This record gives sequence, C-alpha cells and structure tokens, in this order.
Amino acid sequence: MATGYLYHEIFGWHDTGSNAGLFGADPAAGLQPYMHLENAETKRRIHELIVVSGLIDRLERVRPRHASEEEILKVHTRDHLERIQAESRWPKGGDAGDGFSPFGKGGYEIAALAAGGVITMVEAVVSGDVTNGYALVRPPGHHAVAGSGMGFCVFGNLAIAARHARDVLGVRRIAVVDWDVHHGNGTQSFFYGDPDVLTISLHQDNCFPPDSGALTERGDGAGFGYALNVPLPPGTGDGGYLYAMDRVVAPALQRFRPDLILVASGFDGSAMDPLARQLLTSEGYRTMTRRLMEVAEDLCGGRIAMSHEGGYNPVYVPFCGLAVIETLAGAEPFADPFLPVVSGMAGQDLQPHQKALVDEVAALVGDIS
Ligand code: 6DK
Ligand code: ZN
Repeated sequence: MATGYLYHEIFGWHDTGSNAGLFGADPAAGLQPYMHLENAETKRRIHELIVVSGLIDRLERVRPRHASEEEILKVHTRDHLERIQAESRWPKGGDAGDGFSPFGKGGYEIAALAAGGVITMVEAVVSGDVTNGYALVRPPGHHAVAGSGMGFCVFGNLAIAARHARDVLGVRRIAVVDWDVHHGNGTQSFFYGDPDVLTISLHQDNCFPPDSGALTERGDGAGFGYALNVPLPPGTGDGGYLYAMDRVVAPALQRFRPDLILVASGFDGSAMDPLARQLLTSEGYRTMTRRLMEVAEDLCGGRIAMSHEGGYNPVYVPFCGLAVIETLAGAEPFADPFLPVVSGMAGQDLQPHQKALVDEVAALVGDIS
C-alpha cells in the first residue's frame, strides 16, 4: 500500500517578500525589514528532511498540475480569480486580499499549482494509486474565501480539491479535519450549507481570523451540524489534542461515515511556533495521524489526503512533517532531537479547562447522521 508525496521546488518561489510578516517594514515606527513569516523555509526543510532521512524512498512521488480556471471557479468568484491573475502580472506582484498575503510576479501560476497539487493528490488517493498521501504545497489555502484570499492564502486549495472529488470523481461524502492552529474559516465557508461535507477544525481559541471558529458556528440549513469547531484554549498540548481526537473527531467521523478524509495539516500548533501558543510535539502529530488512519481504515479504505497549511518554526516544523508522513507510510520514526525538550514541558497532559471545552463540543456530535 503506497503513500503519495507531492512537492515542487517552485512552491519555494512564491514570493511573500520582506515585510516582517504582518507589519510592513517601517523604520520610523521601528519596524525592521525581515522575512515574511510565511516563507519558503519550513516547506523546503520538510522536503529536505524527507530526502535526507531516506523516507523519500518509501513514498510514491505524485506530480502536481495547475488547477484550471474552471476548477478554481468551483469555489471562487471570477472577480477574485481575475484580480489575482492581473496582479500576478504586475512587476512586483500583488496581495491576495488582506494586505498581509502578498505574492510576487507570477504568483498566480504558483497558487494554481498548489490547488492543482491537492487535486492530483486527491485523484491519486481516490483512484487507488496510493492509499494516502501528503501534498506539501504553498501558498496555503484554508483561509481563502469565495471572493478573496486572506491569512497568507490565495486560493482554497483543499476546498477546490474537495469540489473536484465530488463533481468529477464521484466521491459522495467528504470529511475535512483541519489541525492547523488557526481556524479553517475558508474551507468551512464553502461547505457551510452542505451536509455531504463535514468540516472539523481544531484550532487555538480566537487566534486567527479574529472572532472566527467559535463552537456556535455549526453550519446552516441542511448543513447544520456538519461544521464542527473545537476552539482549544492556548496552552493545549498532546494530551488535549488527543482527547479532542478521541472525543470529537473520531466519533464525528464514525457517525458521518465519509468516503474520503481530507486533512488541512499545519504545524503551527507545535510547542515551538512563533504565531500561536499551543504545545504539540512531533509525537502528538504522529499519534493524531495514527488515530485518523485507524478511523479511515474502518470507514473508507484508509483513504486520507493531506494538504499542507501553516507552521512557522523552520527548526521544528520539519520534524512534525516527517512524523506525519512517515506514519502515513508506516515507516519507523527517524528522529526528533527536540522531543525531550517539548514533551517535557509542563502542561502537556489534558487540563481540566481543556477537557471542559472538548466535552462541550462532543455533545454536538450527535447531530451528525
Ligand atoms: N493576524 C495559516 O497558518 C495562516 O493558518 C495564519 C495567519 C495568521 C496571521 C497572524 C495574525 C492578525 C490578527 C488580528 C488582526 C489582524 C491580523 F493559512 C495558514 F498559512 F495555514 O494573527
Ligand atoms: Zn495556521
């Protein structure tokens, strides 16, 4: 049983510039120029660790293609598509929508390759060429909404691939599990009224976007109950996340019985991330992956396609990525030299206030049928 892996060097050429990530360099305000926080390094370094560790030899390489305009238009407005295309021709590129999601000249083609990359990974999984797989794409996608990009995202990569799976590949029920530390608001928005796509987002409570991802966001009309949000308190570690997997994610999937599971995989919930305050270790990501695989084997022939999202510590993210992908491939753990440091941090165990929140969400799972 093969595990698919998709990466392309040109993802590293998506140019987010040097504006310190959120606030453009402004000497008068004391803002020094720096790399944008969403830069190529974390992704490149995951890929390099996959090669150097030898895991690459256990993986089946899947080649990306560009998403077509028609595929992008399945979730986005023509306005958004054409604005990205136009700004992509500007000499210095443009911005996907909120002023801190910049892209360089030619950024449209790279964003279309990211969306198309997730499409081809989903195709490989659905056709049975591979059992599961990881698309290490960039720019990320889970914040992009119909008419705009935001939060470093240009197009909704995973949502575009999910629509493709439904409309073209004939997949009926799709579950999305988003473990990026930020709320998967974009993905949720596309399927908010759709009872055939279950979206579950585990994120740090009110981290990004502002005021998004409360547990009261549950879907609309026929889709009510088919959006689940688990806004974990800051400081949640492996214990809290695994409790959420056992109490919310696994039972929700078992009730929903998906034909395919998609994962929006960010590593910004790690204990070393600069953009959030969670405590996950590579072992936490490994165990979450294993739990999902067990459920997937039970429900949908093991079919899981993961799409890369955030994660901002260039030193630690590669070990988290390696743990997830080697688990998907059934490979032995290679290394995580930081594990003693991060797993030894106080508060890794499930804390009472984390349990209370997860239990509150668990009570909503019964509305899924
Ligand atoms: N900005 C992502 O990792 C992107 O989910 C995260 C984007 C975080 C932006 C940081 C932030 C604010 C907060 C308040 C008001 C304005 C801006 F998409 C992924 F890359 F995956 O907190
Ligand atoms: Zn994120």
